Amino acid sequence: MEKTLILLKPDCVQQKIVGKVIARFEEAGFTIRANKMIQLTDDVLREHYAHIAEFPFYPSVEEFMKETPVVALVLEADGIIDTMREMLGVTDCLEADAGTIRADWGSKEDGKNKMCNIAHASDSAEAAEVEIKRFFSEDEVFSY
Ligand code: FUP
Repeated sequence: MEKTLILLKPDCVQQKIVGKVIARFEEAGFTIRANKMIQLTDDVLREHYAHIAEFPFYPSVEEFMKETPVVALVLEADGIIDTMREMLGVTDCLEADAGTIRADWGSKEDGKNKMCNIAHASDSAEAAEVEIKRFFSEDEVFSY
């Protein structure tokens, strides 16, 4: 079994589609192991987005990710990291395949289409391990 870390971003919260997105995860058979709402800070964002922190668009991402609290989840299923990234679609909502979460609900607005893309998902098992620890303590991740 594999776990992944999901952040439902401020555009998801603002559109009030948190429930719809989580419904897709449950319909896919994923098990919710942890869930909470978090207000992100500059420090945690700089850590989480270290791989883009030097890009010119980073300050906009930082501002956007603080617009509202985000909904963090740990989900589990066989092969979930790859399945989840397929369900989400590629970073750019204009290029995401039809039927993916980002194609259905992500921003199609010029300048926002790569940033307001509904959800973050871990991109590898190694990243998932680090990211789950970043947002959840051990006793917040349930094995029932
Ligand atoms: P993803 O793994 O699909 O979340 O995408 P990345 O890790 O490559 O990007 C991290 C964040 O930077 C994403 F939330 C979107 C944002 N981003 C931009 O705003 N502009 C870009 O050109 C690329 C990424």
